[in-house]
Amino acid sequence: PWGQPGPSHGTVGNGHNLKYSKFHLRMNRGMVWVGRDSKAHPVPPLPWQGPLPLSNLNINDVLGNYSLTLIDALDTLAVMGNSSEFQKAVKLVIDTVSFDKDSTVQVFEATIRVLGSLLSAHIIITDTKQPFGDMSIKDYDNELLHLAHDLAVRLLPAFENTKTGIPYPRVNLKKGVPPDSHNETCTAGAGSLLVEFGILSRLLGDSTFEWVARRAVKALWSLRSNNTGLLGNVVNIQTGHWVGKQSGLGAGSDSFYEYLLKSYILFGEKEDLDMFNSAYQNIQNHLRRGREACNEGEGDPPLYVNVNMYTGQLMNTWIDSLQAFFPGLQVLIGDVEDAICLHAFYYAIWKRYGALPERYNWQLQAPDVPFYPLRPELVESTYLLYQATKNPFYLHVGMDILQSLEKYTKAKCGYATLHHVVDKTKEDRMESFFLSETCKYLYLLFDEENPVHRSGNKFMFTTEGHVVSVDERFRSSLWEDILPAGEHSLKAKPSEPKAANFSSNCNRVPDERRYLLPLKSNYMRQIDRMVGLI
Ligand code: DMJ
Repeated sequence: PWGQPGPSHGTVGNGHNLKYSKFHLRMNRGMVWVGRDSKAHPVPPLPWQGPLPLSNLNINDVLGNYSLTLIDALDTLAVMGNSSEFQKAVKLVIDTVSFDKDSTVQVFEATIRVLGSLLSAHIIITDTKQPFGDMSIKDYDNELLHLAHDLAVRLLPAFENTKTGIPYPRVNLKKGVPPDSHNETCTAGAGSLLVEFGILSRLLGDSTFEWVARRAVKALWSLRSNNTGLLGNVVNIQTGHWVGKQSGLGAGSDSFYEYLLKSYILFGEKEDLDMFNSAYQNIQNHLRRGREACNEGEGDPPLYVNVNMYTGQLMNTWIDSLQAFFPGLQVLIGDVEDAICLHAFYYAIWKRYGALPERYNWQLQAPDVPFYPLRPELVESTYLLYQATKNPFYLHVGMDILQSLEKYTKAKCGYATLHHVVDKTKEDRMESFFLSETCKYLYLLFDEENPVHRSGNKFMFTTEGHVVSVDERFRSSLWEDILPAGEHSLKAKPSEPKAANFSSNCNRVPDERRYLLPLKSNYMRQIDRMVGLI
């Protein structure tokens, strides 16, 4: 029902045709380097803000000048059952949002925050069962899907002229890849596009988007170390050389692993599960330190550290707040016991500061990078652990987090990034993921009867917390007959470990522990001591 944007066509690798408007490239000047988190890259000054304050190290160029927060929050309104606000917000997006902008954005951030939210809202609006109440839009003509398609087409140039198939980190929405673009990108940024691009492809019946995203994942995967099976965190997209050799679960890597599993959950492609299982095993072998079992035995509590991808040797002594998503991922595969321990470690850090510092040095027992931009990862894991165990301890954790957010981050017109978790100074910034993730997961934690919970696992959360339905529609790809056989097959490496079977772990938290602390109190105390709480 919707037209292809046109008129011209480009070609990306292997003769796979991309249908998108040709953007002519012009110089994009005025970049400044701003170090930040996983997706740190040069940042163009925003037209309405002037030069970015270099003293503020956590500014990022995610804003895009396209009503980011409004879009990112759409499905939160639906999950909260607020149909009038949802309908109002959707109409506002339809009437006012345009991607035809001379604006340079990060491919990853635009995908997870904007594309993902548009697709999620579209799925909610067109769901015949309307599980969240009446979220229908009068005379809806797939406008959000059109917008999603338009945005994705504008992101496609990132996948062109790259020798490895790994995309450029940034594109200008009007002009394509800036000519002075860097050839370096991070693993998470380049390799976590498959869920959104795959959904779009399957809704449109156009393989292009899934094809480029899948090719990027496979390209990264093929670059893993022969010795450890690990991936680094920054790679050159032309040479395939690892520029950042750090392998960890936080900045630069996090959602890469998450999307291997979530792509499998959604699309049912076995190759995604095989990659995930293999990656998970390598993570256990090389990143995990501490005692073998979370809740028994001697030794330090389990912790996932940052190591050199080739040798497995420790690279530093910090963990970052992004890594707090990992227990939630472990819940999804049924490794609940191990999830309990890592979550407890992050919760202890939260208790100490009333927030999570961006980086925490476990050796020095102090923040290395002290800001807290209202990130959701700890709440997300808390919510998923509560769903898995129904242990009220996690309600207590949620309450604690909620109270600290109210106490330290509440501002006149919203909630503010903490500039420093110790002195609690604030910044004039509320990231869009606060509404799309942090608030959503907190709300869901306490809303036992939410349609998400009554649906019988019908919904999955994207890495930005957007709800998408896990249904047959996404399990079949209309183009399967067209692609040559073997197009999706994985290159097996001789040292490949056997795919692990985690399904047997699903009921590992025994009933008698349901109303006790999920972690024995001596182990809880041990963790509290390790972060200087006692
Ligand atoms: C979100 O944008 C996503 O969760 C992403 O995967 C990484 N982290 C931020 C929030 O912290």
